[in-house]
Amino acid sequence: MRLPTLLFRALATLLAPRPSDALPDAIDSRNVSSLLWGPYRPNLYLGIRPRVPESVFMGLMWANFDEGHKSLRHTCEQNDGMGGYGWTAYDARKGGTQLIPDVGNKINITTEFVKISEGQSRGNWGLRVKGVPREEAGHGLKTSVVFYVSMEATEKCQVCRLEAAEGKIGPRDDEAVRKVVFWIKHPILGISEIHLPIPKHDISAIASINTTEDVLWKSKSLFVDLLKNEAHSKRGSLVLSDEPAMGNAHFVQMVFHDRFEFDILYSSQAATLEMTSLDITTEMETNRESFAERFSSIFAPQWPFLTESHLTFALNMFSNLLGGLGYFHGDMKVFESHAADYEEKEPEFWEKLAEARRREKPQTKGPFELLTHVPSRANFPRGFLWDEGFHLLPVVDWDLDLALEVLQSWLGLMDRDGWIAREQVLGPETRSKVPPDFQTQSPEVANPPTLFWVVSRYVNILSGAEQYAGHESHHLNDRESGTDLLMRLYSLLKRHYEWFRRTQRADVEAHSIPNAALGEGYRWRGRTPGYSLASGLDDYPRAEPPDVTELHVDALCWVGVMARTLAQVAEYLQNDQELSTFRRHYDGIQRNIEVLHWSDGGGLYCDTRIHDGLHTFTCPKGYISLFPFITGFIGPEHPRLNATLDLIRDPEGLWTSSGIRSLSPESTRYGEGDNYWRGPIWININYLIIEQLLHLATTPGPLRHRCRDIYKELRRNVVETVYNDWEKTGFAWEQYHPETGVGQRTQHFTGWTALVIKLMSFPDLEEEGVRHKLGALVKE
Ligand code: 6A9
Repeated sequence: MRLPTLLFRALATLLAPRPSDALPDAIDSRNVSSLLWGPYRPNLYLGIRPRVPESVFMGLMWANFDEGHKSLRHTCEQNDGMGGYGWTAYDARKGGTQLIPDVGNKINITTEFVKISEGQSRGNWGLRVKGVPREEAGHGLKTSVVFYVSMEATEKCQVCRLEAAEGKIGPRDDEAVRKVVFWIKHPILGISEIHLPIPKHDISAIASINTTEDVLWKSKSLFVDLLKNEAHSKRGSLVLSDEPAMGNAHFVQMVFHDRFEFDILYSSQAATLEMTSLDITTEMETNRESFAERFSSIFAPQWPFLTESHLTFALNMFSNLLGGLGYFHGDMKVFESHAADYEEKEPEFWEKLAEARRREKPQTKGPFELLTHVPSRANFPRGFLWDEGFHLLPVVDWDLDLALEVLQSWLGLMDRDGWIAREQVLGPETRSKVPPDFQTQSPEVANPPTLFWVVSRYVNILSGAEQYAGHESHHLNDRESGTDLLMRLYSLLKRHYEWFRRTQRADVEAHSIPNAALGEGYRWRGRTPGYSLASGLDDYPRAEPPDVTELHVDALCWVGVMARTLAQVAEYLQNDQELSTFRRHYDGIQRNIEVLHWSDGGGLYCDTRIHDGLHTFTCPKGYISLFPFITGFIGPEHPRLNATLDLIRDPEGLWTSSGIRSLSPESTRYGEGDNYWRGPIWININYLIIEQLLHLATTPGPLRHRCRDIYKELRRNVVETVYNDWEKTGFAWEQYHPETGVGQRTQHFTGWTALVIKLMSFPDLEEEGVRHKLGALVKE
């Protein structure tokens, strides 16, 4: 070690805040070290940070050296022209592999991330980055790669570039000629070092800058500015500077010829051993095997999806769902003035509201933190409330504690009234991807409570009603903690339930309808003409213009899902009084689905209005009419099951060879306008339909065989649609075209589209079908 470095190290230790002897308890409740670090910046091709606010973040950028910064990759972008990129294996607690075929820059990038956790903050990790020129690159491809480290709160966190040693540093002479070292000190993370050995023969440069915290996240433009800055740049490469530097953003640039590989090694001082390159190699090997094995034991694809390629597809879909796990921290914009309901009756209400909103300055709330999977790393790299319930369906199977951790993170965002913002646009980096009109959330706007599904599964697992085969679970091993957690969840869920019932209740005179249960009628708040973003089915046709007298069938069904779940929890916790309340609510909801929402004339469930003694229906054939079915209100003996199956199985209507479409072509609104939920096929709703069909196909009842036949066909159609397009394009898509089955709109939509892996793991029921047909033959 050279003298200035030693001096510097001493100086840095002196300047740094005093280390706290014991770690704060907070880290314990952050659910264990195995979730402390990760590629938790899913908006980037590769971005690492700990699940700790006001600490450090890191990222990777690269460019074709001759093309310059125009070709610099950083945030996932749909127009970067990437081939199907993403994680091919990934476990949130262990790490995984990501492939990024960068067609434009003629290079295939691989990132391998490995975690070794030892409890508390003693986690080590390593990142291996590989670049292999694509065939069309020929020889002599020059790729510029940048790794940066930034620190968020200078008063809490210190990061300094300790050294850039020259000379032999590896055990073998040719291993590396330089090594960049960062030293980190943070009250929660403790003291740690990041080592970046730079391979021999390659040009490297380092720059450290001091910038204000509000622009710190703009790493790409900070770097590009550096390149433009004469003092630092020499022909597009940074000038080497070996002086130790104390900035809050540090950039290491390497320029490689042809293929390359380098490691980034993070070692916590508290860990038993230092992280080494060998660790990356061996851990990757074991993880790769155990991942595939465990996947097959939980989600083994069933007939007819038994090919090697279907398995690769399934591993891919699942890894990309898990690899979309992100940690977000920052402030949120909220409109405080609640939209007054009575105003909604005025014809000019929406113009007035829009104008008021233009004038009104949103409030800034928070900061808040959130651990969540994202629907799409490129287009929607943030949390969406109802999406997360779908994401967690497979996550529960795999890693119950992770699902519970994410659930708690979401419930932690609930305000005192019980509201959770539908879309979590936290902090300026997240905001940079959201058009201004969509950034601000409103405290009267709900979203389907799909997170209740996690709790329902949790109770089933706790009570032994459901077998659990996933990752070892702390909450199951320690029953007491498992029940404690359930009690905490229960009180939060009740608060949300009451908020939902209070704010979304329709002020309707339901007593004018014979047999209706009083009070059980709901309407999504925050509707605008043509849209009901709160429902999740944004532009699905509803009554126009929006009116205070309308009743939304899906809103009622969702309240039913909540009541059912809460009853289940109350029963488990032996709270008889509350159990009977939830049961009473549930019975009323069940009754009103029939009494208020069934249209005899149409033969389907519909949104309705009760006004001036009239009971009218809005009945386009589509997803909304299927809500009583998909939320579990239509049992095997239900008198309207057959009509519902007719609605599903009609090729003139919702049935297509690629899945169930959102709206029937018989509707005048089919394919109209933005055409988001007016025809296209969505995988989340198809999943729910198929899951119900499976349930009915395996439960005794008069229509069991019909359910089985539709189930078999639909499961195959949906899986093949997503699979075929993945084969062709390399991507999962946000939705699929109702006539061609082609994936469309958002590319790399790795959120609920990943539900195909559950569909593949469902039984085909083929054998049973054959037996049934044979039986029928024998009878004849
Ligand atoms: C606004 C609009 C150029 C829309 O997957 C997230 C959500 C779903 O929850 C919802 O059901 N998606 C679905 O209807 C994407 C929402 C994107 C909102 C961002 C930007 C203009 O973009």
